[in-house]
Formats: sequence, structure tokens, C-alpha cells
Amino acid sequence: MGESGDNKVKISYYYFLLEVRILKRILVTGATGQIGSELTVALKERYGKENVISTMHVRKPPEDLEELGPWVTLDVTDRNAVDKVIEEYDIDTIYHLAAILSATGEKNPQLAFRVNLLGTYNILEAGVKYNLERVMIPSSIAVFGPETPRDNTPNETVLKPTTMYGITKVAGELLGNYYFKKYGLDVRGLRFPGLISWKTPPGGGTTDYAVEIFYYAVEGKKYTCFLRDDTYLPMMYMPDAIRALIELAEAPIEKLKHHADFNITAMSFSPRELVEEIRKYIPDFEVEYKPDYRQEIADSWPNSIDDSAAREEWGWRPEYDLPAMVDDMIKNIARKLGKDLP
Ligand code: AKB
Repeated sequence: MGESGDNKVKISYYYFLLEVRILKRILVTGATGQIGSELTVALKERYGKENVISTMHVRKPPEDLEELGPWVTLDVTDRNAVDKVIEEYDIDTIYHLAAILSATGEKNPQLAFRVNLLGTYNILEAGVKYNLERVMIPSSIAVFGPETPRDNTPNETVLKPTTMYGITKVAGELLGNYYFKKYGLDVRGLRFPGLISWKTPPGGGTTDYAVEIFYYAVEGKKYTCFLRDDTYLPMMYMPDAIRALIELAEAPIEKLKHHADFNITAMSFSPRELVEEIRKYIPDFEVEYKPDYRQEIADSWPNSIDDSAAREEWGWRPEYDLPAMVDDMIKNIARKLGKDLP
């Protein structure tokens, strides 16, 4: 082979290496959930349809997502099953979203412990075993508790939650940071506030009222809110949440001082303020307040969050505030339900 032939071989070998480095094979656990169903679509658009493997367990994929497979059934509490799917699909990155949220977790703490803690442990152990490039594990404002400062809650603060969900999320953050330090596994995570979206309904959370309420408003029905009208909570619109996850995953590691435990937020409001905003579109919307067991959970969480570490370390900026979110939610839900706004 002449010199130019040698060079061609070298060049194609370099391209091969580059491609191998860039090509991602991503596993999304909990892909049928509120975040997972939208994240899967965003990841497929970014990295290629075949390179994102979605897993489901209890909830089956909605029709419009079915074609966005491959779908795999996976119980994250089953360590062998986790290993098998990583091997079979040659996975290098995991977005681990499968979790039991706060309200369901208080009804069934044993289930929350198993899915959230054992599931996370299995993913981390597999991450080390298969030398994965990155593991994304979202956390939550549920890591905070009644002793945490409530306003502008700092990144570093008291983490003594009083819910099983919160306890498993604190443990998940600590484990993520531990696996990074001990094994060099690149684990990253952020503390999501309540997430608002119109594509896939949330399930079993305390902040779910802020999604349900829109369906009642658009259908012209009275809504009974399970939180008090003055319950302030940090919130975020789903397009911001999806962008946050992908931006954190792609941030240069040398810029990160935190790993599995970034505060992030976009807005804070109470049910009363949300209703006032919705009434700008649907003036006759009626709401009554009947707080239930979820009030105690909400009362243990912050009013607002300081996300300056995320802003400084990976450039986090939310795009949606309360009016922009309500405008987009109302229009999309009206379209989805085939309703005309008054
Ligand atoms: C919940 O309400 O449980 C979740 C959360 C804040 O993590 N939305």
C-alpha cells in the first residue's frame, strides 16, 4: 500500500474513533412518565432514533410514543435485568427517571424505598460495572424538609426530609456523589421543582395540582384543589426541564463543582396566583380548596429556590415564567381537548 493509501486508512480509523466517542447509546428508565415521555423524544431528535432505548414498567407507552421505540420492559429493582438491557443494547449513558413520587410514596413507603433506592443503587452499580460514560439521576425539592430555610433555599443546606420520597432522593444524591468520587462514574443530577406539562400527565406527586387544574379550567369544570390557596412552591415548565437535563448532561465536567445535587428553579407561585393567571383566559373558572394529606408534604418544602450554582457551573437559565407557562398550557390543552376558549 502506498503512502496515500496508508493515510486513508489512518484517516478512516480516526473518524471511526471519533464516531465511537461521539455516538451515544442512551437508556431512559421510566420513559413513559411525565418527564420520560418528553425527554425520550428530545433525545431521539438529538442523538438519533435508534440510539435511545426507552424502558417502561407499570405504565405502557401512549400511542404516539409507541412508534418511538425500541421499548423494553424493565423493572429497575431487578439487578440482572438492568445488566441485561445495558449489555444487549450496548448502552453508554443512562437517564434514570423511574421513581415513585411524593404522594404515592407516602401511601406506599415500602414501594418508594425499593424502586427509588434499590433502583438507583442498581443503576449506579451497573454504571461502574459497564464503565458507562454518564448517568443522569434527577433529584427533587423533596430533599428539603421543615428545618430547611424556606425562602431562596440555598444549594448547601439542611437535608432532613420527612417523606420517604425525599429520604430516597437525598440518599440518591449522596450515592451519586459517592460513586463519582470513589469510582469516577460521571453521575449528574438536579433537584427538580414541581413540573408542569400538557403532553403526559404526572402521577402521584404533590405538585400535580398545577397540571390537573388546567384540564378542569379548559373543560369549564369547577376544580377542588388539594392544597391551601396560599401554598407557595417552586415550579418549572417542561420545555425548561428537558433542556436543563440535556444541558447538564452535556456540560464540560471540568466546570462542575457539584455533581448529583444542583438546585434549579424557574418560578414560584401559590394555587391562588395560578388561578388568577388562568382567569385571564377563563374568567368564570371556579375553584375551592380542600387540603388533604398532601398539604403536610407541601408544607415541608421550600417556597423558592436559589439556583445560582447551576447558573454559574453550567449556564442554567429558565425561559418560562408564570404568564408564559399559563399561556402555553391553556392553548395546548384547549387544542388537545378540542375546546374553544371563551
Ligand atoms: C412531587 O410532587 O412529588 C414531584 C416533585 C416535586 O419531585 N413533582
